[in-house]
Amino acid sequence: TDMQTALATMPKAELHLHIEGTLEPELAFEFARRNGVRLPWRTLDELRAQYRFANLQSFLDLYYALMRTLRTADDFRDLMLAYLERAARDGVMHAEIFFDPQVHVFTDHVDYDTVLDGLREGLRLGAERYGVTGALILSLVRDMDVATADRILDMAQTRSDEVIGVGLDSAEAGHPPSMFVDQFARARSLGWHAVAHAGEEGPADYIRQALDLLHAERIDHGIHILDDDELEARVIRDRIPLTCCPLSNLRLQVVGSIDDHPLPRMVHDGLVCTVNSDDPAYFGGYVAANYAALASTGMPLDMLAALAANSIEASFADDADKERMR
Ligand code: ES4
Ligand code: ZN
Repeated sequence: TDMQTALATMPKAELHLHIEGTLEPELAFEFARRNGVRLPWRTLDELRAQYRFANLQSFLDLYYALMRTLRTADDFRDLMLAYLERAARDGVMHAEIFFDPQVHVFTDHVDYDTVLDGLREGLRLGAERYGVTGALILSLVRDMDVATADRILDMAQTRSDEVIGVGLDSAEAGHPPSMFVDQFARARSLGWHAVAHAGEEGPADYIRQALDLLHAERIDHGIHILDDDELEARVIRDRIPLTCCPLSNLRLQVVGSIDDHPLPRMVHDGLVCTVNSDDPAYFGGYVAANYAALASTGMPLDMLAALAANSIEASFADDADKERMR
């Protein structure tokens, strides 16, 4: 439709995207086959029946199970290339992309250098083929032993200029930002940007901790900001961007229906919001589908265009690169 074309052609940046969350069922089966990894599902249909999630944890269980199929640098390159090709069709000019090396290294026994080599090769080829620029944010997995976060930073340190930032993801409740103060200080000392998932399933206080203790420059999700008026006023005043993911929130039952999503309220209040796909292979759509979901609730096209403009502004790209994107 005309609306879909309009939404897919708005220039935008994607700021909240887990590369492992772009692993489509077909590609997971292909990687499992070529790497000899056994999966508990015998057919694509059997696997596709697993994509109904009750909450964040039930999604994470499947996400980590399919991640086991990623073994070689070629796998990580092919995954990145598939995402960048798809993102280009949604009008993405630039993507700042999370990866979860603690899982690859300590759960799946893949070398950090293998992961980074593959993702970087994918970014290089994707920029060349599809014109989408990309950068990597190393996300710490908050429900793994904190010692593994330190060990990953040891590995990342010698190639620190190949990553632009540190993030914090996975099961939020019971794993507050306060547990990662030292790791974020260390990451920031490498010259990295800092962002953190907060206020997705967890409370508004985790958003405050991410800002005060981790010095996060953006908050991923952050929708529970609306539970704390004083904190909200501060985030509005300081223009801290929030990377919202409406279809993710819907599929993980953080909101009951797309019409109940708080994003219009947040925009109305003056928060700097952006629209992102989070884990598009799991949540039913890439970034333009997230814009389309908001359009379906009656959000006007000029507000959707303002959200796309916010995404470019809130990116870590330099001013010349932002100008190229607009
Ligand atoms: C995630 Cl939706 C979401 N929330 C927290 N951590 C994640 N890792 C990948 N997707
Ligand atoms: Zn996320």
